[in-house]
Amino acid sequence: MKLYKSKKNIIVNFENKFYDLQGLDWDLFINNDNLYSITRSLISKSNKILDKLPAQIDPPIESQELWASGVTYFISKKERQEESEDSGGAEFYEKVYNADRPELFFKATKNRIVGHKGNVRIRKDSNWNVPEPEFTLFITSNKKIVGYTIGNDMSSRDIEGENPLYLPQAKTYDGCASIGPSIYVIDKPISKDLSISMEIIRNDSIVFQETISLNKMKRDPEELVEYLYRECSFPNGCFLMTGTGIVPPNNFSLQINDIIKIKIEYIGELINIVK
Ligand code: DO4
Ligand code: MG
Repeated sequence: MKLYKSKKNIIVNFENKFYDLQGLDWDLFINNDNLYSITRSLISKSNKILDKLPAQIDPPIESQELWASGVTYFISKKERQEESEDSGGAEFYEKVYNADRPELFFKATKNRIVGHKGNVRIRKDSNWNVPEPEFTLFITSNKKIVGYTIGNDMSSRDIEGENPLYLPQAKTYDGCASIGPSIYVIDKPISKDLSISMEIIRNDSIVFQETISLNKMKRDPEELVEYLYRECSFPNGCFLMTGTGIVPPNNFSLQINDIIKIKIEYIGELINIVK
């Protein structure tokens, strides 16, 4: 199998060490049900262990689609109900939180996604924008979860609050998402107790900081994947953000030059600048 092609940095977190598998053909590498053993054998050949991460890293995505889950934590339901109170949309969030079928939406393809230390954007026609730190799955075309990364689901809260049918505009625009810094590959189920933290820095001061545990998520990753794959095929695999459990207070909105730092235990830290 031909595994090498492009020149982008491919950073893999394997047994809590970072490796640069530069030059890999990403689509051939990632969409593999045996990603753990393939990665182990590639690492043993090249052994490019990194002392520190490169200054900037491309997002770990090529032909894959990035999807997202919504209202998977109580806090997301509560905050969305508040923001959509006037539009009459609040009851839909209550319903979807309790329904069997989860909220799943298409987020972006590669051209709208940035990587570690890349610039995420806030829409010019929105006055209320937040980052959403999300535990993100990589699933192969055969529906197997083989890796994990960190996702930032940038969201325009005033647009989605005005009318839930505006969700695609609140969620999808140029620079609307970040994923990275690496793909975390493991051969056993990930701990449900891992912590997810977000810090927002403005003019050298921390203006927001919070941590939540993955075990506060109402749904299992497998359940989200089962619904996503019911009637969609993903020939090169797919990324799925699993929803946010951290929502900054209602009087908080991102500003240009804010720095967003998202840490997920075991996986790493994803940093982005707002432009
Ligand atoms: O329903 C709106 C979007 C929800 C979302 O992105 C989340 O809960 O993370
Ligand atoms: Mg989200």
